Amino acid sequence: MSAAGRRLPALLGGARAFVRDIPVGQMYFPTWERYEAAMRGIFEREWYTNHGPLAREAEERVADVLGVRHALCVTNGTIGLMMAAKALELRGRVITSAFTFVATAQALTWAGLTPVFCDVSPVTHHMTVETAAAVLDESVCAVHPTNIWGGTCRPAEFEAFGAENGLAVYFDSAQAFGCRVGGRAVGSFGALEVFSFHATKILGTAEGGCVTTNDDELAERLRNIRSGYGTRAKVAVPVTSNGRFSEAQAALCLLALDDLEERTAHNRAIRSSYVSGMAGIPGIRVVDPPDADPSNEQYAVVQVDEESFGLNRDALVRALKAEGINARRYFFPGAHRTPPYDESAPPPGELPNVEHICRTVLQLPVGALVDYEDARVIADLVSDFHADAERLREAAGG
Ligand code: T4K
Repeated sequence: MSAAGRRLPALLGGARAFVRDIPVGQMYFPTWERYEAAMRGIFEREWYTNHGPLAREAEERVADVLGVRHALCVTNGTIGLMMAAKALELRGRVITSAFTFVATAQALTWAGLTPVFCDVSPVTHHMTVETAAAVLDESVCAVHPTNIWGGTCRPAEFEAFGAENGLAVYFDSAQAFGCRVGGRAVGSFGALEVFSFHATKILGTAEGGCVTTNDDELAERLRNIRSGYGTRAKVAVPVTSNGRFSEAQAALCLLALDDLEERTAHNRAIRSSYVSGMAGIPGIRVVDPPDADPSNEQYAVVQVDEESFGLNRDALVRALKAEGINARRYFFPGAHRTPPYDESAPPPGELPNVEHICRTVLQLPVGALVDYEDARVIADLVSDFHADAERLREAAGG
């Protein structure tokens, strides 16, 4: 304890607040009994993959939950994005957000397309039709917004923007499974949407993902691209791959779907604990998931104003890590500054909001390994860090 009765931050030599490192992602593990029962079924059927019964059931349930005609489960979100770019038969340049996980851009490059990075709103952290319009020219064939933080980019506005400008529109919704906007589930917008079912996501299948569409012909093309064999090849495709979803992934998917509401509510409670616990801390803003009702509560995002808080974001992350809280800097340094895009990154003044957000945002733990009380402890720690900012600044070098 310090003189004022506060805990001594671990970075200054105090005891860690959490013995075990707490990650930011969901880390959903069903009970062993439920998992074992699902695996027994796979063993009894002696059927591991190639669109087995659990994969078919998972696809039906996902389509049902999202209110969309087709849900194609795939090996992971990245392969879903790669397949999507090929299935849409795009050529040229594609506008996307610079503030995204680099897989969004990598999938475009893999498909022979060139990402054109645009800025985002300083409030919602999402690209907008205005920031997209600012980089639109005749070489652009598509717009590919991301839905992040459990919020959305207002996808209906992008549908209209695409129609006005003759552009294909499809979404990276890797972080948005279970979000709704304007009464519609994310998953039914644009030509198609792509989700990630990575272990860190709200619907986690270890690795996994899904492509959703209401377009029957596009769905058929995607099925043929997903696997070069075992499909009916009703439509010609430019290239095939192996993006199959195994029965083990599908088993986890079905269990995770059963628990989705409960897990979302759990995260919502955690975020409310952060909101109330950090309400009075100068320079700390818990970001509301924008334009989603409801949000899937995928992340608890905090933005730091260094001047008011006393520490910059990186120093805060270091102080939290010393306590066993594995806060993350998604997305740092931004897709446009990640190889290979860093070589042709626009000068800092061109994407001012992305540059600022990349320097000031962090994610705090949500998910199965934390609860409401843990979030309160974390909020109290952040408050203590503010009070000890001067000493921490020296120790953290920020
Ligand atoms: N588009 C967007 C907008 C995305 O956010 C993503 C993925 C994609 C596309 C591509 O989808 P996928 O191909 O991944 O399906 C993580 C995730 O790997 C990635 O899925 C996610 N976005 C990205 C934002 O974050 P890392 O490199 O930060 O993950 P990693 O391994 O450091 O894990 C995060 C934390 O969780 C660490 O504290 C360790 C802990 N952890 C992780 C795993 C896998 C565990 O405790 N247990 C585990 O099993 O990328």
